[in-house]
Amino acid sequence: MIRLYHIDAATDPNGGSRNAAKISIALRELGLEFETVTLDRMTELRPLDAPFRRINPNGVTPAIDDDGFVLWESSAVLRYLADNYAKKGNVLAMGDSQQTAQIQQWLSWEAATVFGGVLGVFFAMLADPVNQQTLDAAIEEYTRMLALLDAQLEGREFVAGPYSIADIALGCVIGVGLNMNISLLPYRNITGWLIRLSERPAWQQELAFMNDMKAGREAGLVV
Ligand SMILES: N[C@@H](CCC(=O)N[C@@H](CS)C(=O)NCC(=O)O)C(=O)O
Repeated sequence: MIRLYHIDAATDPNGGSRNAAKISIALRELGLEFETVTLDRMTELRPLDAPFRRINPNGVTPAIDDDGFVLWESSAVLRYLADNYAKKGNVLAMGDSQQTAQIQQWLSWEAATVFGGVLGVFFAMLADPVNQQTLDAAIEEYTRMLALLDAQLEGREFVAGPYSIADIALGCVIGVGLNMNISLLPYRNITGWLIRLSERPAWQQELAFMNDMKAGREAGLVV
């Protein structure tokens, strides 16, 4: 059985691992049984001698162990699962080579650009004192990414056409952005897409994501 290393959303002060949330959502979409091992950031991930670092030397989640095959980096794990376990007809089945390349494009964009954009705003907000110029620049950069995604979703239900692992990667990271007081209301395509994602049972079982949506709704940032 696949083992997934995660951070428990219910007890983690930062609301769990959205990168590991991607993997549990994908595993559920694939109908695979899996075992979740939850780790504490402070005591089981960050210490340089933490035993988990033998699994992922970066000390971050997710990582998976598939019958002895260990893999980390959420985009690589998503690709591995879809390539190996999405049987014909499964919702995460990859298409032809061009379709696959487009899915990979959005996956790479999330990892290389959007995750950094979200973290940029997050760290600028945490600074004490806050440097308003740095924060404004980080928000401007992130909102440019939101506008790009919103344009991509115009006339499309999902990012790369049919629902795919690209939606899983981007949905989880845009979700965490809902904790940063940036309204998604101007981005009607993004809000509609997030709602479509949140209606899927695989997402409804993911506390980290559902809590982000709840926080966003309560703050009036998303419908
Ligand atoms: N690029 C990595 C990022 C993984 C990552 O940053 N994971 C966070 C949780 S979302 C983590 O485990 N942080 C550990 C910590 O805060 O000490 C991936 O996509 O897997």
